[in-house]
Amino acid sequence: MEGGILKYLETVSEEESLWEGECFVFDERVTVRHGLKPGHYELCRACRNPISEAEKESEFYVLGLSCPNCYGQKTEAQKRGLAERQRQIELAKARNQPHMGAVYKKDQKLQPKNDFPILYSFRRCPFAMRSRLALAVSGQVCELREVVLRDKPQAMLDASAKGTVPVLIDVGGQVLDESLDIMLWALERNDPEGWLTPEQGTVDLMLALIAEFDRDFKYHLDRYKYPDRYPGDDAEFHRTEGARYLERLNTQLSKTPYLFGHRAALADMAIAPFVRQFAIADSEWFGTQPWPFLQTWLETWLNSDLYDRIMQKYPQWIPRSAGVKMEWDGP
Ligand SMILES: N[C@@H](CCC(=O)N[C@@H](CS)C(=O)NCC(=O)O)C(=O)O
Repeated sequence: MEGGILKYLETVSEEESLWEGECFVFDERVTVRHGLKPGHYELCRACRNPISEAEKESEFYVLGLSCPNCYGQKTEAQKRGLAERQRQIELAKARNQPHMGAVYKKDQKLQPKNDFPILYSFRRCPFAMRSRLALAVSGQVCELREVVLRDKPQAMLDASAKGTVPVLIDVGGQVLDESLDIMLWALERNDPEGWLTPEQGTVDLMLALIAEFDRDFKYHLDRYKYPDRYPGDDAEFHRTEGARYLERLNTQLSKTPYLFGHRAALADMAIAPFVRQFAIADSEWFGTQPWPFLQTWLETWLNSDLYDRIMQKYPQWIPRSAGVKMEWDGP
């Protein structure tokens, strides 16, 4: 429909309108009626059930996080995702922008702005790699737009001014520009291999390890791998410092083949792309280190079908063209 349903509701009078009932919108209004007046329902953003004014008085109602219907049912990772989503909503509100634009009529899904989530990605970027791993394992179809970092598309910068990949724009227009958020977003939708339910430990322990690697290991990795970018820094010193983190991973992996048990989980997939970078900086040296468990863990991942699926090569995305529809079903 030209201009969209919301335009229709805004401009066409109730008498002339062919629209019946309220229009379900994916923003804090929940439903809108003619003239875009707020509708009668409010929705819990955590469980998507309508909530009454009385329920909003309950101690179990926390805006964006829980209501009496769903209190206590969310995992830590889900709570983190919801809190982030709430933050995005508040930010959008503060900036006077709509948070999400997808429009639905009750029982009838209408064509949203993008058919699939859009992922701005760069093949070799470890942050983009980990996002693609989660999107692939969750089977989340998306439109991949391969970015060349020295020639970032304006559409990506318009979505996220910080100019880093990956950036994901979901079908409702919500922007996620942190790789870990994209992983959680995908896995909270579908997590068939249980990456958010590790065999051992918890999501919080995994997130703590990931944070340590993102912050401290990455610091040394950059200074070891790209000495030209850090003149005055001693690359060998940073290799030694980085190696301490890898020794610890090796110890952890001597007990179980993956970091949190006998099967891969979020932490393995969020950290492995950075270990790969460290290894390929000097693969001969890496191969001589006394880290057999870590080396096997890395090799297993590099030889996996999932790795192949996310490392396919695509040409640079040309603005306004269609990106590559990713169904992640292999080479
Ligand atoms: N914290 C961000 C970091 C992403 C990041 O730094 N990506 C690099 C590429 S690996 C980037 O886009 N750098 C910007 C540039 O090189 O211009 C995330 O997790 O997504």
